[in-house]
Amino acid sequence: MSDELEALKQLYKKYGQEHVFNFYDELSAQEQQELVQELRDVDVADLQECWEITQRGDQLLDTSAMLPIDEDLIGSVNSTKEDVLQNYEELALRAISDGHIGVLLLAGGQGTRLGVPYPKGMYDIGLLSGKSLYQIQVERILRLEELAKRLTGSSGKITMYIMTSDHTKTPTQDYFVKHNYFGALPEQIKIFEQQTIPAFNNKGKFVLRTKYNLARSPDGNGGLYRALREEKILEDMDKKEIRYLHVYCVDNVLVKVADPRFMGFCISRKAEAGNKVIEKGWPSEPVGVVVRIEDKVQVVEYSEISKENSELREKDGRLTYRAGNICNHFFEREFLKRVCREHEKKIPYHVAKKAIPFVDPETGIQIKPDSPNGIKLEKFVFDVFQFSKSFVVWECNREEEFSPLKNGEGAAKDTPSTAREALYALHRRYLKEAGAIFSGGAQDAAELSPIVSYSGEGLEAYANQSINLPVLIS
Ligand code: UD2
Repeated sequence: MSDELEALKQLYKKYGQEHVFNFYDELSAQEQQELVQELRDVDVADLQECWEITQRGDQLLDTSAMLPIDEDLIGSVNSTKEDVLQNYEELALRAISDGHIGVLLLAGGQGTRLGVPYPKGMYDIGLLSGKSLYQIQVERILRLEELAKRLTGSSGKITMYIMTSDHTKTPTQDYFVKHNYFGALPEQIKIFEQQTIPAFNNKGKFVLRTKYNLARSPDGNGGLYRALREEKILEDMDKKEIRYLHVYCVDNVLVKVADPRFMGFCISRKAEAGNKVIEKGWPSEPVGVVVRIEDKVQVVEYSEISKENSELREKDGRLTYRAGNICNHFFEREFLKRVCREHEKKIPYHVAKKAIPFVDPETGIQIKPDSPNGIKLEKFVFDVFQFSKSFVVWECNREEEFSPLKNGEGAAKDTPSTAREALYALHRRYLKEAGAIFSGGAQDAAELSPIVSYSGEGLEAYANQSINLPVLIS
């Protein structure tokens, strides 16, 4: 046995993980090599410590002391005057022209609920145009660049960073190449990868996926901060002079990528971090809520809020904890640098109980459990809000900004149909507000290409025009 193998075995034994070598002697030379290579790269000591911390459960803030966020942190699209909204927009569009705004798409999730074997961003929700989520998002970026150019006369680019993981990186890369980056410049789209970490069984042992591989999964969307550092994204932002980042999740068909009002609001308030929220609709809605715990702002995730707190209501019937997180965040580059430098290691892991296919370490039999048999550790992207010195919240409207695709067709909500209908309803509204008159079924499809309109602007030509639904305007 080589010295390295012996040392590795001792190391894993020290942390109670020696079962990972159970099948070593029966593996082919290549499989042995694969196993050793994987185990060499795992920071077993660190993971063991993380496991122990999560078992004690004291890594998370104590939510028993939570309170609604202070009103003065909140700006709202509904209560802000039109001229102020316009100022925010202009501020952001000027920053776009100067190349100071970038977006970062979180696309490293496994999309298990939707159940497709490819990245969610490639999903075609059945729009008239057949566009995927990725394409819609890129086209919104292109439209904003155009609007910024019309305002300032100079054409700045919005860099799109896409955080992928082991299983989404290559298909995402291939997809963008195949579709010519949907009209963006290749150098404008930067795809990088977050790390994966081993999953644990309920007793804290690493789960074997095969006799020579660990079961691994991405380390949550809060794996962003480690990835920003390791993949040198912050250096890239420095080089391109990108000062502000809109970070968002992949599955919201209505997402206002780099939303100038949101960005402008955060920039004008000199915020280091900001969060867009909608009013949470019902106690069990799967969105986190922004709250205050002592003097810190924190998102309490839907999986961790107590039933009692989630059901708490004000006198007017509204939920007390209603600042619903829709995974749309604003970050200033210098804040991200500080987070990566000083806090990244301390961002807590959360526990997600999952059904993880595994090889029985005693018998070698492959098992596919139906119910949770293990634990994945995940960091959350919003867990860095507490480190910001200035934090703001921007409240917006669900029907304009939030319709996530989480489940396959046939589920009760958040399906391809509900996403499609939400987009059509919004686009019908934009056309109506522009003065269009519909013929055909009033509820039929209307789809505006983002290249034509980002959020209802530029539709003057449709005033008093009769439009026969369904319609695709591109
Ligand atoms: C997320 C929010 C939740 C709410 C909801 C709205 C978090 C932790 N929770 O919950 O509060 O806003 O969205 O739809 O943000 N991802 C990665 N790497 C990973 C795991 C996830 O990039 O390791 C990405 C994923 O591809 C997606 C986003 O993070 O774009 C959110 O992940 P999710 O859909 O699993 O989160 P969900 O719906 O539980």
